[in-house]
Amino acid sequence: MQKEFKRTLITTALPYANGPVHIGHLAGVYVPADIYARYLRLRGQDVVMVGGSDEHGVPITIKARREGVTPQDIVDRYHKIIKDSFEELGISFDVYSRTTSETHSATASEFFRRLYDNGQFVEQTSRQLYDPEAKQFLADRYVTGKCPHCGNERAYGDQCEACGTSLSPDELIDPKSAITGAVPELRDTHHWYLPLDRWEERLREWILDGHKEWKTNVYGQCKSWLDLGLKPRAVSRDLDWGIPVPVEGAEGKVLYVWFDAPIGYISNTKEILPDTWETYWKDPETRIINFIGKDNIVFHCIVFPAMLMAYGDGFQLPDNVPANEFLNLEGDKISTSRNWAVWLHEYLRDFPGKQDVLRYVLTANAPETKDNDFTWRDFQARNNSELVAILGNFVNRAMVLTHKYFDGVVPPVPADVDAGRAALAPELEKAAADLTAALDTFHFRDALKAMMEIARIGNRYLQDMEPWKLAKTDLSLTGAILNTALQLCGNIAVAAEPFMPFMSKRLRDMLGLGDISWDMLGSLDIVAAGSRLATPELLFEKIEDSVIEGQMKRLEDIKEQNKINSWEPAPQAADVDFDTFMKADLRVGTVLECIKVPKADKLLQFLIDDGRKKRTIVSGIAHYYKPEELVGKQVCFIANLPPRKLRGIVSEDMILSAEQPDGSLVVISPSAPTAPGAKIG
Ligand code: B3M
Ligand code: ZN
Repeated sequence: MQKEFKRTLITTALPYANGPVHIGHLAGVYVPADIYARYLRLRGQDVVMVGGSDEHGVPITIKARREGVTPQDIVDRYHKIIKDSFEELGISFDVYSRTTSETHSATASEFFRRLYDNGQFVEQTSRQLYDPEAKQFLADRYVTGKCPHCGNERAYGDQCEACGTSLSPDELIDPKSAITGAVPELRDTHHWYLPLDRWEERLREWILDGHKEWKTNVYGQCKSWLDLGLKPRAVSRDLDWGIPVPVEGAEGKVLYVWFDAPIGYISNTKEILPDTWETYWKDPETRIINFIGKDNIVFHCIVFPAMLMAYGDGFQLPDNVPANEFLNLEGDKISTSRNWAVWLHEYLRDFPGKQDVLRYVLTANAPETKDNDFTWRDFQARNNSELVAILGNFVNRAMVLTHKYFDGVVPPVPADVDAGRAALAPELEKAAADLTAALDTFHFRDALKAMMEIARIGNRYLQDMEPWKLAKTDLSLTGAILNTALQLCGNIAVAAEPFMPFMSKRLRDMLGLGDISWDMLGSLDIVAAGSRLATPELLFEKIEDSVIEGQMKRLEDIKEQNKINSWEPAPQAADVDFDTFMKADLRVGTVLECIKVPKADKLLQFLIDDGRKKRTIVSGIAHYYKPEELVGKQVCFIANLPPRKLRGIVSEDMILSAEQPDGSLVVISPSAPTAPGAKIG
């Protein structure tokens, strides 16, 4: 660490309360933030970790409108789900609040007002998109249209999710209102803008010169924004959900969600520390770290810092913004609207007691430098072959052997016995040093590997020393070996606490360890000789194929459902001239018999009364009908196709059916009983 700080304020991006949180949020922001916070606490540092729900913004009002409820209903519902599920996962917020709180609206209003009073805004009237049917301006996600950069037809007014570019509504090609579908018109409206250009020089110095140590993805994005030149940015919107603009004559205008949300970090700190919050924001000896996802970089590195500079009064800028890239799910982008996600509250329901497994897998696979993929197979493999087979197995062996040979009492290491400790110590010290260095620099994947290295060292140690063979001949050496193995277990309890706090607690209880601290790490004297171990329990259990298959099936069903939801009728075929069409002889017939075609799972064989004779038709609808349900029904068919042989059966003609969005077929029947042989036309 470059500079010593007295305390650390960790902020975590405020998730929109328009849905529950999913593994993408967790891997990107909350798991790494929690690891870091827990690590610093173990080092005895003064740490405050703040979080909360982002309860303003257009996605929330759109959802409310769709469901016919109020935005408050939506945020109340999801805030509770999000808060409870974070808690159950062990995300150790000191405060998890919400941007609809009183403290927040007072803080955000005061912030705006001070900037306004100090001439930090420019006011501008501009022409913006307006929905004449809904009678409102269309901010941000209220407009959709074609992305001018990549051509994606479903880009939003604030961002194209296909290419990641941030947009403004007027850039969209063929814009449409997300409320009514109407084509918007342009109308004049008045707004307040934060002139980012005024802060460009200071931002350049602060980031480009002062923070070369930031992650390359973060530094790079900042640099390209700064190199493009900063422009004034609107900080108000014409909406009825949000914090009212605290200025006379601003009826119907609210603060832009990205103006109020980051102030939420301040309000949340105030809520938990009403008397001392300012030390966490204004004392230069406080270090502020913002954990966010990559789509939030510009707001945290450019816009919010400019707001803080404009406010003055000693507000400190973040010392680091370790933003992550995105996590995909089974090869596809995670999406709340497409329900393509593993939702935290559902995971907790489906995998009770397995919080640490998810925390482990998301850290092992964290999208730290590039987008990454979560798959259920990988989840299973990491649980079974890493947590169970390496970590759980080592701890279990050390515990069980101590119970077997020493009745569960930690044996001593006699002064003249080495038991391989001299060789082991540097290996352990290296793993501990690697772990600490990786945590200090936000390399959580590497940190996790270093933590697991301690368990690997332990397994190798037991394998080399083979205490089970020595027990009969040299009990004192056996004891020294098991003591050493238990010290490694103690190291694991410390090293794993940031990553897997529930397992760490169980392990500490098994070892009879009380409080732990980071400086115990690397020591071979953590568990006192003579102390009694608790009964060994397995720390992890195998996850069976059937469980994983259940989860994969759920995802397949969602994929199917999404196909149906996004189904659109096929484009119209090329014109056909009238006479050609009239050549097709379409008729009604009555089904006399219907049977399955043997050894052809798709085919049904029909005998049809066509009014003059009986004809045989084979049709590929066996998946959708039982033969007996069709007997007696009337169907439509083309009567003048040349006969075709299907599976040895001569099919005269074709029964008409309509293809559904899910690919299934529905037979077309006349709407009233019709004489067989009647012509359709
Ligand atoms: N709610 C955006 C997001 O979830 C936003 C973060 C606010 S952090 C101040 O991507
Ligand atoms: Zn695009």
